Amino acid sequence: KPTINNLISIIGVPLDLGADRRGVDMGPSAIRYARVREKLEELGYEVDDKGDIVPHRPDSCQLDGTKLKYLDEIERVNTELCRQVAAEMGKGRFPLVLGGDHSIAIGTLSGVLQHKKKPGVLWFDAHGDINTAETSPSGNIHGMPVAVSFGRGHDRLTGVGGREAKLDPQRFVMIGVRDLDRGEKMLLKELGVTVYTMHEIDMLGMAKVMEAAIRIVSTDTDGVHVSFDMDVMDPLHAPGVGTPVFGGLTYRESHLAMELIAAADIVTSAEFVEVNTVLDHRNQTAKVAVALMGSLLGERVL
Ligand code: B3U
Ligand code: MN
Ligand code: MN
Repeated sequence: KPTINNLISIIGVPLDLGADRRGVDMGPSAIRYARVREKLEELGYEVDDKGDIVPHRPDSCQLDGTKLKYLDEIERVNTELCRQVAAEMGKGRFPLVLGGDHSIAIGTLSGVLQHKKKPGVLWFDAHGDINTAETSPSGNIHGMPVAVSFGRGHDRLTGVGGREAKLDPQRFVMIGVRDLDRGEKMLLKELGVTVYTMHEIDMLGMAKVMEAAIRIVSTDTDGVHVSFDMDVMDPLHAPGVGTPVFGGLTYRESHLAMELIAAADIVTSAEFVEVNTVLDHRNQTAKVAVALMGSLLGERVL
């Protein structure tokens, strides 16, 4: 059973090309400004902030003629992120990746897969992020990382980190989903991914949903990655996201989920993504993200 050691490496990825909208590029700065390092140090961690993997600006990128926007640059950034995540895990450290748009999960997960043969994943998101070029309504790659990590989608993306190292849909759980495209619904069913939508959270409560989710990702796995898209939360609590969807998780449900994961002592890597500072109010969403990281990494009231 993997226990979090006390070494955390922060990796910032100020990428917004996958969302094709400015604002999430400032996410890592906003999260650092909300004192992520201090929070983790208070909890007793030794923190190494590796700085940012800096993408090129959108106006200096080619729209490369494919339907997938900014494919070249997103592939390049994710290849570097994969390398850094793998390097930090190789040193026995816990990678904490700060986004940036959710396309960075392509790099994070392929980095994790260099070390873990069968990781479980807890994916918190209003969206499924399981589009391919064929099903995507937007061409935005932040709507595709789940498909890519199962080996589906453009081969320039599925090639990041190697074509063999891919996730098993049986060990993947989505939580808080409330906005899926047609093709996403089909692929989720075809692959047999467990999806706890807002309906299940309303019916069962977050505690029961997390109990079931944790059982799935900690059975026959060698680690657990938490991918937290801030838009899983209700826009009332996390207004600073690119694509807000009403009816999301409350502040308290989100913290409870993080606390239950911490109590299960299963998490081996994490990322927090889609903080959009342009749309935020007084850095509220970045502050909430840091508070959630605290709960995920063991903070308790008493
Ligand atoms: N499913 C839509 C919208 C979307 C996905 N992820 C976000 N928005 N943040 C798409 O474009 O793939
Ligand atoms: Mn997402
Ligand atoms: Mn989302």
